[in-house]
Amino acid sequence: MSSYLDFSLNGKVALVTGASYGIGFAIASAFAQAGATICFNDIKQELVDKGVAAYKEAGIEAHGYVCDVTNEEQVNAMTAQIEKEVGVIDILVNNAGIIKRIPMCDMTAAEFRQVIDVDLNAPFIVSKAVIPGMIKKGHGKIINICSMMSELGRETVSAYASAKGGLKMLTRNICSEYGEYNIQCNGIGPGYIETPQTAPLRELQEDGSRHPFDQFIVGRTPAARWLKPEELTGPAVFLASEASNAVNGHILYVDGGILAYIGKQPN
Ligand code: NAP
Ligand code: GCO
Repeated sequence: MSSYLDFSLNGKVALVTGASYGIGFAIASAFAQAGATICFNDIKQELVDKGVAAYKEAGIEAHGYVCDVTNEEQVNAMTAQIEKEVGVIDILVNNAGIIKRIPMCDMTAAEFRQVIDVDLNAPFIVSKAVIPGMIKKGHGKIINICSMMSELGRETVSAYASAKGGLKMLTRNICSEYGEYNIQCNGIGPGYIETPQTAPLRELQEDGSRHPFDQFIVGRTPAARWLKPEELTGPAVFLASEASNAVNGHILYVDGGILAYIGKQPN
């Protein structure tokens, strides 16, 4: 088959950060189906164990590591361990992320920094750890999980929007700096996805009605629904595969049309 049409990840080693559940888990599981060997990390041993068990249940032998992605020493140690135990990383997905929904003037500088640390500094730290191996291998794919907030603002998410906007530019910069080494760095910008991170925004009200934010998102999304983590997996496999070798520095928004839409017009 022509490599232009090669969507397979056979023989590839993939590291997906923060992937014991949620979007990372869905993407890593799809990579495994496409032929990749999966490595993932989480901060706590308990979550790594849960993740390994969940992958096993799906028929996937994943390699789990305890590692805080904001800690450069831990990230370098994990990368070295993966190289030794599994092989040099071909595909990195910077997925681990946190959000704090706090009005900006009520947010402490420490809280702001914590979000920037996990959502922006960590993708820098992990990318920096894997790029030298990719250069030696002659290829590499980095996928940064961005957000609607890479483009749009919203009340209460100043730190998250700053980090995800920065992650969009880190994506373009990695592309600019390492494209000549056959490394492609792209982003996926998910819309509103049903995961534990967004569960508080979908909780039913005491009277059984839908959460106002839930109604807001459905009204702002042409697809008129929240999306499932699995809906990100086709785009992720594409960006991890040879089929996307000419796509670099791009943010692929998988948002059910939110960024194209001004919102529902009044009747
Ligand atoms: P999630 O359900 O909260 O999962 C995030 C994962 O990251 C968790 O496993 C978490 O582990 C891990 N993590 C957090 N801090 C970490 C650290 N310092 N080191 C290692 N792992 C860490 O989130 P999700 O909804 O699947 O989101 C995944 C990514 O997509 C995030 O970057 C998020 O911002 C982005 N995103 C989500 C949505 C959405 O609608 N859900 C939309 C756009 C973008 P713990 O459980 O131990 O904290
Ligand atoms: C929120 C944030 C994000 C979004 C996502 C949109 O939950 O409050 O807006 O987590 O779900 O990043 O792309």
